[in-house]
Amino acid sequence: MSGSVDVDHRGGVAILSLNNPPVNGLSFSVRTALAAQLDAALTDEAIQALVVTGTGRMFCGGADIREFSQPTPPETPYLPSVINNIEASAKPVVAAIHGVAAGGGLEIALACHARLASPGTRVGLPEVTLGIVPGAGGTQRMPRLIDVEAALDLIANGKLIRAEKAKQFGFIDEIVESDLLETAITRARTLLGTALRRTSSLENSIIEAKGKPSIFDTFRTNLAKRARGFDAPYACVECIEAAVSLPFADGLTKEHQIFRKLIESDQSKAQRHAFFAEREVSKIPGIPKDTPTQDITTAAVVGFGTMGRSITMNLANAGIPVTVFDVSQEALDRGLKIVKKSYISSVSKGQLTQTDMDKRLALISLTLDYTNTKDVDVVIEAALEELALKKEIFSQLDAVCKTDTILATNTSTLDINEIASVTKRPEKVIGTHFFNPANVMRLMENVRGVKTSKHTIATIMKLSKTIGKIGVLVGVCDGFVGNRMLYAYRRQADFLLEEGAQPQQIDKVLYDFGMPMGPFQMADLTGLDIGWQIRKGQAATRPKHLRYSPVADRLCELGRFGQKTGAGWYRYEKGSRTPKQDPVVEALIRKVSDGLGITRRPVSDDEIIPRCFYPLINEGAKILQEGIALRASDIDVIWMCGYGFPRFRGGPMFWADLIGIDTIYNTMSRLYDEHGDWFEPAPLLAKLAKEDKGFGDL
Ligand code: 3H9
Repeated sequence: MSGSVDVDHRGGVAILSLNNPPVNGLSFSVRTALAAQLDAALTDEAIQALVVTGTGRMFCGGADIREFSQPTPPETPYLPSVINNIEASAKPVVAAIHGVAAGGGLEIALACHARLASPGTRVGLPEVTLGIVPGAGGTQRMPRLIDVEAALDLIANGKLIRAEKAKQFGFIDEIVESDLLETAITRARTLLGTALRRTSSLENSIIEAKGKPSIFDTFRTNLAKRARGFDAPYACVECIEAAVSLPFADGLTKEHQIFRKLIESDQSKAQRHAFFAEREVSKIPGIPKDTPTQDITTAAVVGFGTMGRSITMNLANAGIPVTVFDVSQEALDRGLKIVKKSYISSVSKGQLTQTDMDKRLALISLTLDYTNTKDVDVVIEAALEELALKKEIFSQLDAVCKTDTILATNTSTLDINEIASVTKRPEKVIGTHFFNPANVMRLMENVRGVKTSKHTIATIMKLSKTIGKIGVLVGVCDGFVGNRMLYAYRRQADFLLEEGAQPQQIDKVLYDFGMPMGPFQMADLTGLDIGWQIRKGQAATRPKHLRYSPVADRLCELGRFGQKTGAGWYRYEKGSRTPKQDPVVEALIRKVSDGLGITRRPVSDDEIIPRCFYPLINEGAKILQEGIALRASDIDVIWMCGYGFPRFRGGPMFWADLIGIDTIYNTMSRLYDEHGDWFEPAPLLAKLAKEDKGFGDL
């Protein structure tokens, strides 16, 4: 980033405008200009007061995050010092905020003597999401301006909130409906000759919190579940605790020390990688940003099962009317009942208003007749995972839908090209693979077939954004990117059972690594029967030279399909979702080991992570080589947003680079010597290891 600060003078008031599109990030040059223009205004006798604002669409998105990763990031002019100078100014300084004030941007504003914002402006300190703490006084000033508990919540969660809400909290002074800049100039003038309100010397909320020392422990306890594995939220609490217990200057020093330590941490590097990776996915070679797209004003969903329901809700939540097709009235009624129940639950939790719920429900219409989907802009098919069935549905849709309707399928494994082949519009056929639960998982794996047009891709990538998802474009292969890598991981977990581990041991190690749950608990949640059906279908074509674990098949043969049957890899008490260890499963696993002639051995916890994740990364390397994924960081986004791979590890490919590709390659080679087949290192992995490079260098 480059950037500058524009200066304008209006009747004794200097207006300093941060100018560094697209977000007015506080790069080295912006900080240099701000420090210089501030000095100039403070020493210029003709200037009585200052207004700080931003050019373009926002006030400021904070520090330049890319600078943090430079080998020697330029420190001076040091942002906290510039900000301290603003606060110490004898001349009134007013912040005129519009669009967004985030991170260092808001920290500048917090040091001003008054803060005015346009309606709808979003403000906050999101540094925690980058694995750091606000490092320019935010953790020390915010708790002086608002209630300490509110400051904890705001800083440790890192959410941006609307300025209207910030005014209620007390860190925005006024919402300006009229001309923001003029109002700020007037406010600056009214402050002339008054005692300026310097945030660092405010004490009320600090004194109040000193009387309630337990608030920090309570907050930490609450964080344990929400922020499992993350360091930065706890560091935020430590900084705010320092704000309460230490004089302001000492608190700033503490904040700086913690900020410096975290910025060097692997967690912050991973979270910064995640930030940019999520923005990179929309950059598709050959499909520039200005590629024309089709307006999606109406949609249809085929199939009102679990995925169909969540997809319908995603569309309705974004204000898109949805026609839902299913084969029986009963299926439609049951689906709608569950959708209603879900909305009612959101209303009862205060997450949705009754009016919004009614509006969303009114957007959903049900039909048993395909012809009622004829005028929609997109159909998303979410029927059973059977190729013949999907082909049948697509040929029917192709026959009834207007010529420019996009036909999308939620398949997680099937060949999009085969499905497209039954239509006369293969260029309008695409995969839109949603993840369960689709109201939580942000990923949409958008699968391009060989004939899918750029226009269709651009439209579906845009639709992903519209419905609040992160769309990642991938190519066709068995399982696409996410599930193909999942198989590699899942397979090893089963082999480890045969070799001596138990489900609960593997689940615990992978949970402690940061996964939302281990593979066996996950299988019990999603149901074992679907995978069993798929495996049975593949039995005839399965290569005989590759190791295959029959453990899951044996479980299914006992009718153990997971939580829904009260037993799977674990057993469940009636009405409970808590997995209980089951001796039946342990005996079954032993029997399988014996049958395969495997001498069981103790499997150490340390062996589980490499054994499960390195083959997954190896598969990712093959996927990259084959061009199925556009870049390693796209794979990271898929795993973080679709499978809950811990964000503080940055996704599997980034994590692999942190470990070192040579370590992964050497381990895979050793395991290949020991076990053969599935461990054969991908040529790309071998190449990177030899060249001492990582996926990030590609
Ligand atoms: C900080 O402030 C530390 C201080 O406490 C202490 C310092 C001592 N830097 O998101 P968008 C890029 S840490 C560099 O699509 P939107 C982004 O990659 C910072 N680049 O826009 C994208 O690039 P591209 C704390 C940045 O309108 C382009 O700008 N602040 C930065 O949807 C547009 O981004 C944050 O964590 C940055 N700070 O949303 C806020 N921000 O076009 C981070 C954006 O090449 N930023 N870019 O893909 C955001 O949350 C959103 O960008 C924002 C605008 C809400 C501001």
